Amino acid sequence: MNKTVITNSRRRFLKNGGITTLSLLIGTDLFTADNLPKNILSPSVDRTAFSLPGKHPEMTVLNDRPINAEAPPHLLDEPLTSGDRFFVRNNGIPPSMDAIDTDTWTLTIEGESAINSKTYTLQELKSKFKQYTYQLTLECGGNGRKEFNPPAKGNQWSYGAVACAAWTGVRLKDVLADVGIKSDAIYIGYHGKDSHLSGDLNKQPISRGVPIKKALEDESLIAWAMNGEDLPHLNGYPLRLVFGGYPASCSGKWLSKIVVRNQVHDGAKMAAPSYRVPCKPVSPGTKVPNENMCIIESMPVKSLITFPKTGATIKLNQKLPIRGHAWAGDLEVERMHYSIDFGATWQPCELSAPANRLAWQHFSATIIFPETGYYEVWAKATANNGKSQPMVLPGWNPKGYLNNACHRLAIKVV
Ligand SMILES: Nc1nc2c(c(=O)[nH]1)N[C@H]1C(S)=C(S)[C@@H](COP(=O)(O)O)O[C@H]1N2
Ligand SMILES: [Mo]
Repeated sequence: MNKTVITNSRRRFLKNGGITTLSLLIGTDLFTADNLPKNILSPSVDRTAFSLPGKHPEMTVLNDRPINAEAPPHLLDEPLTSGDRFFVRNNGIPPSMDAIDTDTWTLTIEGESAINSKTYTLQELKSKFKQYTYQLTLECGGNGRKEFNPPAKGNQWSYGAVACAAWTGVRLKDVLADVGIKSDAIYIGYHGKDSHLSGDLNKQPISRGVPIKKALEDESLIAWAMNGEDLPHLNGYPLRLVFGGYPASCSGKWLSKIVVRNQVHDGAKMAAPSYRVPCKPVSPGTKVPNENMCIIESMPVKSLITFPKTGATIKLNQKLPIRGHAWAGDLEVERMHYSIDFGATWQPCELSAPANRLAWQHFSATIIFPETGYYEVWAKATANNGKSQPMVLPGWNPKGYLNNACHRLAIKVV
């Protein structure tokens, strides 16, 4: 990041700092942020940001080459995430907008386990196959990485490398059926039109995929629209895969080719240790041999409080509404609870049913505090397999994936 950018963002940050948009809440400056546990500070409080084209100015930009940006929790308050608030995780350099021509963009399906090899234009995909719209949650496998100790290399995501949008496209399974897949197919892999950071045209930044079982689910889409509009450039325009509930790294952007494989796909960042966790739990700091690292499939159960912002102050006689979203990888969230006494007791939240399988669910509650003072609001989701979020960090792993610890807000009651 260059200096000008940082200076401008600091100025903008100072201007916005401490101002709450909530009439209910009377301020956010009333306690010393330095003394609060680090993990309950909003990332927008302690990070420098600058604006990305097409993205909300409050997005936290972690890196500009490649571009990586996440939303502070309060920006994710909408039921469905707007394109300008949808996190960006790039491994390489996206194709430039000038280089993308939707009239000539094609998608090729091939591979050793494809019966035929076929190429479709965008128009052919749209006209030949039935179109579907699903709300699907994407979360980067490394969301929450910044908490792990010893720290893991990679983007130090806080909470906001997750989002849920309404995606429109065609079912991957319909397109695969049109091409024909052999009985030995076990995996699909994607290839996109972004380029490697090194500039080496023979290298790809990333080429991952999913087991054939996931590829053939109804909700697995080849999508060209997010919330009824073209995909944002940074989120894969004009075409991408969307596999809700799996690490978002499986959902290839700027999609140009899908390969049907008779082995686990071996594209860039498929090999260990990328997007893998130790097959058996290890103690923090352990060096795990690659052969003992297993590919992440479903993401774990998790939730995020999107209202109010951490640091909010409320009067004793006011009720505090809280709300947010909960998701559970390829399962469903069955129960949602909050605690204002550090997990000693838990109260139920209202929880909505998902709009469709793999959509995040909305929760809300109204909190009455018993006396003035400092509180933390903790939120905990439980999936329909009985598993809840841990209150502390889950198992350490070398690459810092799958942190689904409870989200915590600091609240002062005066
Ligand atoms: N072609 C391509 N696809 C990609 C990536 C990428 O860098 N290039 N990043 C992956 C990773 S690691 C994640 S988390 C998601 C992020 O999707 P988003 O940027 O739309 O949020 O895209 C995945 N698909
Ligand atoms: Mo990711």
